[in-house]
Amino acid sequence: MSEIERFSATPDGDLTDTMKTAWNRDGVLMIEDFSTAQECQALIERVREIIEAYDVSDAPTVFETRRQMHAAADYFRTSGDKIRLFFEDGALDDEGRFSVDRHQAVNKIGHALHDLDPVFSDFSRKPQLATLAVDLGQADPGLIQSMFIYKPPRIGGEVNCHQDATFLFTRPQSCIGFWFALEDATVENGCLQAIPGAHLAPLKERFHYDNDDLVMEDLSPPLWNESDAVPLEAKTGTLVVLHGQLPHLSGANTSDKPRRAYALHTIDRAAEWAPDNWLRRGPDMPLRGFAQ
Ligand SMILES: O=C(O)CCC(=O)C(=O)O
Repeated sequence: MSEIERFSATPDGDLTDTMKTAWNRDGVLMIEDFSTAQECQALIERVREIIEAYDVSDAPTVFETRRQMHAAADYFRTSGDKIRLFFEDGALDDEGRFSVDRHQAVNKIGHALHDLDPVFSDFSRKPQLATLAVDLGQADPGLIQSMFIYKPPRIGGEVNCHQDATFLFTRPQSCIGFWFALEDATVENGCLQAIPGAHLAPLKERFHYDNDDLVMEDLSPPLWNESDAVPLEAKTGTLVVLHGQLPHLSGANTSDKPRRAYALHTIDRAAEWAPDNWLRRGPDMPLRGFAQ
């Protein structure tokens, strides 16, 4: 398969029968014009303010998926119910000062933008999204994680092939990723890539606590071939919905254009949330659904 089927957003967010067929077959849905250009721009502007206000002494850490270097860092571990900035490798000098323009230095911001920031909360709780999550099978969706992913021009690195359920594990599997293109995502600036149909393969690994350590546990050998990944080029406003077991990745940004995106992950509160998952929320931050 070279091209993933594309759909137009339905007015109420309902899943049509053809969308459902594509979802069951591919484990991914591309829904064009789900968000307006203005809605996307509002997130970009809000992030500009967040980065401007950021105090660089706030113990930043480099996010580098390949070796899970961040696993040891408390800054990452305790970010599940906060808004924290993670920086590209080399963006900070030895004294912890920016060595490039701070707006070019950010790898991602996570992981509770949807709960703590009103602009992100509104974007994440659009009624059409709630309808979609239920239509995709979540009886009682809970908004568990959000990330603003920056991928700056020439700097933004690759994201290795992974399944989101590795990080957000429930029994039974219920995680869904909602990935919003806030500007055009192309092969050149590092769009998502995914292996259609591979969501039917078992979960390859789990990232979880083992006492005080975060470990990546092997569960089963991968039953997919990464070279089968197809690019999911997405115009501004496109929503890419990813099944929690769908292997996906993104390439480095080799272009002069940014590739900003917002990813929201939901789980079904009717499923059992594994207590050893890496992501933890404090008692003052109970898991909320789509209600405003
Ligand atoms: O935006 C990207 O490059 C990767 C996003 C991703 O892997 C995710 O949201 O699970």
